[in-house]
Order: sequence, then C-alpha cells, then structure tokens
Amino acid sequence: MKNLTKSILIALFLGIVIGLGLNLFAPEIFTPIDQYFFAPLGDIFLRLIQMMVIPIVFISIVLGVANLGDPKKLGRIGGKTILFFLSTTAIAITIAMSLAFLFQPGEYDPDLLNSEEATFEAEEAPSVVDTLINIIPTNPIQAMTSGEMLQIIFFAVFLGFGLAILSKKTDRVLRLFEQANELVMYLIQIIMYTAPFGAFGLIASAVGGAGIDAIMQMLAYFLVVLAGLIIHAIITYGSVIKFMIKKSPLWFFKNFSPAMSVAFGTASSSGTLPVSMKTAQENLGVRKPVSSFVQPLGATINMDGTAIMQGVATVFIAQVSGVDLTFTQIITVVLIAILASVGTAGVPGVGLIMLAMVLDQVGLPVEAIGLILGVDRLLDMTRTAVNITGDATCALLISESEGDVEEKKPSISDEA
Ligand code: DAS
Repeated sequence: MKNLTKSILIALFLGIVIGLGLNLFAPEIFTPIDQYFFAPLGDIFLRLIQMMVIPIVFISIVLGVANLGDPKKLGRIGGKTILFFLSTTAIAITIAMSLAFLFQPGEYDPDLLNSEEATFEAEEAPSVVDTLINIIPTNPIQAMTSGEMLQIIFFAVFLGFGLAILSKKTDRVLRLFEQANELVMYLIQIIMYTAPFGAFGLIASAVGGAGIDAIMQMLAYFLVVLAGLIIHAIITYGSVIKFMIKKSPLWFFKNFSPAMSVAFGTASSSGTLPVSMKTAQENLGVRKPVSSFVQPLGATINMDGTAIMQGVATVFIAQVSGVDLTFTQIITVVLIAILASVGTAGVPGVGLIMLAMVLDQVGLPVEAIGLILGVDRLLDMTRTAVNITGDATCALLISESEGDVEEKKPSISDEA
C-alpha cells in the first residue's frame, strides 16, 4: 500500500502537467483526448471501486456489529461517533467562515455576479426530518440496488445486532460473512493496482477541463477553501491524533496517505470506502468492528471538508452579492451545513447540491454557485480527502478508547 501512494502521486502530477499543458498549448486536441482517453481511464477506475462499495459496506457493518457483541458497546461507540462527527464539522465550518471573513475572497472582483457563469439550477435536497425517517428501508434489497447508503447501514446494523444476540445459533451465518469479507477485501486489493491509471485520467480531465483561467479567476476563493482544508486537517485532526490518541500526526498521515490519494483522485468518499477501511485496519491498526461501523457511517454523514467549502462559498457569494451576513444568518449557515451533510452519500459534487440548500436558507442567490463551478472539481477532490481523514481519525480514536486496537506494528515508525 505504501508504494501505491507514490505511484498515485506521480500519476496525479503527470495528469496535472499534461492536462494543463494540453489546455494551454493544444486546446483543440484536449477534447478528443479527454473524451477517448482521460475520461474513460477515470470512469473505469471509478466504476471498479464503486462496484465494491455496497458489498464492503454491507458485509463489514454486519460483521463489525456482530463482532462488537455487546449492544451497550454498540450504543457507546455510536454515541461517541456522532459526537465526534458533529463537533469536528462545527469546528470545520467555523474555521472556514473565519478565513472567509478575514480574507474577503468575494471582494476581489465584485462584478463577478453579473458574469454569465452566475446561473446554477439548484436540485431539491432532502429535508432533515425526511432523511431521518427514510433511514429505515422498506425494502433492503431495493436500498442496495439504489445505493441508499443510510438505509443499507441501518439494515446492516440491525442484522449484525441480531447475529450478536443469537450468537451460537447463527455462527455459520457469521462465518459466511467473515469469509465474504476476506474475499471482498482481496478483490479491492486487486482493483487498487489500477488506481494510478484512474487517478491520472481523473485529474488530467479535471484540470484540463477547468483550465488555468478558471483557476486564476477564482484564485482567491480557491486558496481560502484550500487553506481551510489544510488547517482543519493539520490542526483539528492533528490535535486529536497527538493529544487524544497520543500518536504522531506524521505517522497517521503517512500511513493513511494511500486512502487520501484515492479520495483525492476519485472525489468520492463512498467510492474510496473500500480503500479507506482497508488502510485504517492494516496501516493504522484500527479494529475491524470499529472501522466497519464508523467509516461507512462517516462517508455518508460526516463531511468536514464539504462543510469548509460551504462556509467559504456562502461568505464568498454574500460578498460578491454585496450582502452583509447577520450573526443569525451565520449561525443558520453553520447548523444547516452540518445537517445538510447527514442525508447525502459521499459522491462527486454532492457538496454543491447541499450548498444550494444552505444558500437558499439564508436568502442568497443560488445561481451564484455557477461562479465556483469551474474550480469545484479540484476542490471536491481535496475536500473529499479531508472528509475521509476525519472518518479515519474518529475510527482510530474510538478504537483506541475501546482498547481494541489490534496490536500491530505500524508500517512506518510511530515515533516519527
Ligand atoms: N465528493 C464528496 C465526497 O465524496 C464531497 C463533496 O462533494 O463535497 O465526500
């Protein structure tokens, strides 16, 4: 897995250079190359890992909950997980809005709102109450075929709970899930060999498609979001790792880097789940039952990186629109952004759908999202890497606090 990061980073670097190079010097041939080479490379890899998401989420949660055994332990882990997710997301959006008020990215080009890009059609985002009720699947098989992550998670927890209580009576079923988990993890290992090719195609297509001018025009906004993401990852997660988990943040980020690079390449927390769970278990020593409960849940409801984009984007769009956000509006943005991330699975671009909901709640022009669309894919890749890092930090913290971390020599010294 260690060499995987290196090969993905090399692939990403080549993709950026070639994508930008074509966009700048040979735009006329970028489109056919993108259509017949970059995009298919990226799509093939994305589809391969997305193929494994439902199996790994369902099997590992059933297994994780069944192995936790004690329902009280499940309740304790669930409570700690939700508390961690909500508090780190609140910190994330506070960092984001503070940076946006400090650096005022929307003040650099006030007539941006009149540009033709400011036209974005908002999609209907689910209300929080509907989201909570809809977590219970009326048809678990249909939930799996339609990829309703929260419903799949609910059913898997329920099934695992039953296995834990019935114990000996259903040990063959448990054994079946254990063998299925081994099989799925092996298949993921094979798929990961294609990651560098997929990452190359995805980044070349994204960078070549956005072009240097879109990035330059939105540079202020782009840099403020990037700063928020980096600060949150290093300060917030770094502090939890150092002062609560008592590990070296460098050790953590080095060992989790294979998953972060896949998340960056795919811009999909759910799609990266198979890799992020495997990396957390094998490289960070997170116990399987905790990893397979916390990380799938986190990939769906915990999106700190997304909350950071939403915080900066809301202030940016308010500034571009000449609107001074009131304190109440700011609190509303924080709460809506936290709640908005609950009901949507971690797939590319979901953050923008939720941003439309946030803007709508505070009366800001939703069509202004069109301004940030050009650079959103690159920011989506970065914020997705932050999203899954928050999930892994939570999983390691809880695994340690439950005293169940597998005693495994980390692949890189933790004295780093
Ligand atoms: N791409 C989403 C994810 O997978 C994040 C986002 O769209 O903001 O986490």
